[in-house]
Amino acid sequence: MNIFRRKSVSDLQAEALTNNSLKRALGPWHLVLLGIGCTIGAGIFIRTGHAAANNAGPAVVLSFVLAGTASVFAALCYSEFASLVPMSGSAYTYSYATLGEIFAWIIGWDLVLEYAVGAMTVAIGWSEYTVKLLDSLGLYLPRQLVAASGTLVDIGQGQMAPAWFNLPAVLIVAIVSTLLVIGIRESARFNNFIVIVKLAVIAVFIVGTIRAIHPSLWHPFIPDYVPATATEPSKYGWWGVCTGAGVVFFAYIGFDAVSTAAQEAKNPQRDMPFGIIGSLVVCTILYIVVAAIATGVVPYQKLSGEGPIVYAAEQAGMSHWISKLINLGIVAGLSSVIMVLLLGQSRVLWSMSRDGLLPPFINKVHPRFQTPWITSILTGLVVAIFAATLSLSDAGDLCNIGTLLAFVIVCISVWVLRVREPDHVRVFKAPCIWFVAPAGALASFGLMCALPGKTWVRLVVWFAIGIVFYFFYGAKYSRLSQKTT
Ligand code: ALA
Repeated sequence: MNIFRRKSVSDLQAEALTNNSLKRALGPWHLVLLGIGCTIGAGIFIRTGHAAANNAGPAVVLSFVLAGTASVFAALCYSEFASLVPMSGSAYTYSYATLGEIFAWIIGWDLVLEYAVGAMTVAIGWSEYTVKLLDSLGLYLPRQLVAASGTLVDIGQGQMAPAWFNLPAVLIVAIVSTLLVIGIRESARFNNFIVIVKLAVIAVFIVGTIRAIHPSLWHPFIPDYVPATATEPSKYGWWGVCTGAGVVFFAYIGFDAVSTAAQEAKNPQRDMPFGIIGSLVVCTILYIVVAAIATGVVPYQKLSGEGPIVYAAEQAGMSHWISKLINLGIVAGLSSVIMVLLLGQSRVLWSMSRDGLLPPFINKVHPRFQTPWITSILTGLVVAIFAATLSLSDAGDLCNIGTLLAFVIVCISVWVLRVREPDHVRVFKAPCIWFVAPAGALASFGLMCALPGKTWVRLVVWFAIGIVFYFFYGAKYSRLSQKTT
């Protein structure tokens, strides 16, 4: 059994460009908007405040710069790959072409942490914000229907009862999955609309709060390091800036999901790099501005509560209806993040099943809608079940570590392929690859190291399950193994 067998780049290119049953409907700007749709979400609206309060203080801005730098290196490597091998398997397919089948499987398995666990986390966040918005409008959903199963909730008059399941989280996953089945063009339209709403909300936040900035709140910019105590981890100082980068990295997850739409792009070789890099640049600029403003209008220690951006807006003197509008924008914004993450997950599973690493019944394309409908429905079902029943407080970190690992492998793979097969025509070439690729891999690995030990343990357990699965199924039924035996 050769677990390091590889697919050739030429075969992959031929497969991508000739044997494609998905609908090619996305132009360059659709791809940029898809990237922004997936990237701007819970990371900036929720995690920024937590990272400022608990890790970095006003220097959360530097945390964004650090995490953004790692992401830019990775984005350049993803762009080179996506234009060379424009396949919807993304990092999974790239490693199939360079490091071999076992690595491809590991990355495919790992991407579940990025896409499916990411979608679950954001669906739970979406539910929180939706309930908050409805409450503020006087519409109260029964508390047993808005939290993870078994969580004790206040059902009024001081009585507590266990929650049944998280209904809003199920509803949003169901709506978005239905859209993904109906069509890529419809999904892209929905995404475009939502992106406009969330960019407008960020613009309202910036314009409405900028005059309320007190530069004194940025001093000290990097608060003095506070060592760990028996009950609390260490915080602030340069160490806090680095751990803060690990936390806010979640905000950058998503630009890479653009690469999973490669087989639905009209001209993937030219437009993929534009979509990936374009969306990352827009998001990085907005993040740095929003983080600077949030820490400039309220003392950073106060940003640890729920909805820190809405809180900052209110403290800056914005009226209640504007903060409701921001809340609405967040609800809308999170729904497109869920959509693109689910899109990414279903495309990766579809690619893995086409390669024989997952059962063949899931790689069907809908005859009318031209979408991978079975993987879309399966992904939606699993994500909905977990989002309904779990309270995933640590899931964001799991999503981070999974994505960072994919970045490490993509950066290494692109470099390996440059050295090993330099003659392929590369429509987009990452500049100074000898620097960008190792710097991207090291920076991503560095951010992985800043994540808690328990997240590493979970990653290892997840891989152990995946490896067993591979040897029982994928290794035997892989299409490449059928060809080579
Ligand atoms: N980057 C996405 C978010 O912040 C996952 O919600």
